[in-house]
Amino acid sequence: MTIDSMRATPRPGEAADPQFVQLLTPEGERVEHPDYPLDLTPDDVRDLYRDLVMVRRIDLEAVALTRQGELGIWASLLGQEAAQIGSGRAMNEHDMAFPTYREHGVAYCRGVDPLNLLGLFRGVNHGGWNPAEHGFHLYTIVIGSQTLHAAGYAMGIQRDGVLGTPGAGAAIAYFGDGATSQGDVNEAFVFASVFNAPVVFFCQNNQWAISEPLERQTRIPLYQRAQGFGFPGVRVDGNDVFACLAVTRAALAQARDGQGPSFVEAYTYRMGAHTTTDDPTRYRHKADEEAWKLKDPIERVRSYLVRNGLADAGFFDSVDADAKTAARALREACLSLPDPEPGAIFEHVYAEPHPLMTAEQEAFAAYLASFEEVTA
Ligand SMILES: Cc1ncc(C[n+]2csc(CCOP(=O)(O)OP(=O)(O)O)c2C)c(N)n1
Ligand SMILES: [Mg+2]
Repeated sequence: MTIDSMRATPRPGEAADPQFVQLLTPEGERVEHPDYPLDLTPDDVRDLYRDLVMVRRIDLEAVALTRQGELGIWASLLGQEAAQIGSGRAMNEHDMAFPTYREHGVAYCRGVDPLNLLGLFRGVNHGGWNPAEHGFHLYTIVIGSQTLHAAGYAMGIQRDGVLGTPGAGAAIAYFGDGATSQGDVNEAFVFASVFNAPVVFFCQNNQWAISEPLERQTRIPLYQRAQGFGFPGVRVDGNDVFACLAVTRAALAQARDGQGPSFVEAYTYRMGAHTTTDDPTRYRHKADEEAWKLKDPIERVRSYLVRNGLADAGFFDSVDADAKTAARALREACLSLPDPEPGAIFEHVYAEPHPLMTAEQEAFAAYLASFEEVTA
């Protein structure tokens, strides 16, 4: 193997790599992969299309709300809809997802009200959903730490003795290309591997960690890292919702069956800024974004539906109209979210009173009271 052939940088013709699982081309043409058969009814495909459009619209609304000063910050999923809807729809009711901060599409699949996500980024809640109820853990800002939580949770599932039974669930950890450089992630890989824990490591390789490009994280394709840890790794077209669904389904099924962890690298692109505080024009070329636009995850499903006569203009219009209605309702609900009492930030940090917390709480109360004295 030459050094060049080991490089991780994207290149034209990547799809020709047999290790790159693709079931739907950017032109909307269905292709088969021997390891990942996938039978979808026309309704299934239309539902996936609807999901993709809905989450893109919700995301767009959140970006707009941030620009208008209504949210403090937002991490857009633009471009990553297929990776999230495909993997999210692969989960069963017993599975548990451990997201980072960009998994709004997975949250949608798990039945988490997007208003909770907006509340978090508006600074009026700490997430606000019950992870156990949705099989979807709270968002994690500390890069990669949720992979350890997922590995530990998976070891717990193992000890429940349910693997291989119909009631089995698995853990799935979501993280980025940048996160693979974190110690936590590598430690999670070791634990998952040696304990054969039922966890899927789902890496959305969106090519960027804020302004750091993929080549600053790795010299080999990320999915190949798995081999060194002792479990299988696969690279999937992250802009192909069919492939993401099929590959994640297989990985979760293996985990639930007691066959241990696996690594899925969803090869995609972060089409927007890292967050609304970031300006990607400072560090990347517009031409790259333009090239990835041609691989848009929604357009290819739309092309597939049209090509096969599975949807007409009426269907597409109704999906757009539903997305618009949902976005409007979300905006209105967001604007009427009540502000919490300032002191509420200290609640639920620890289960028991904590001296440091009490001291900070008192200092904050005194700070707030100082304003009253000035106006008095
Ligand atoms: C432990 C830790 N270090 C640094 C940061 C600052 N930080 C926030 S996002 C980010 C980049 C993450 O990139 P990646 O894992 O590729 O995820 P993406 O944002 O692309 O989805 C960094 C370094 C952090 N939140 N946590
Ligand atoms: Mg990234």
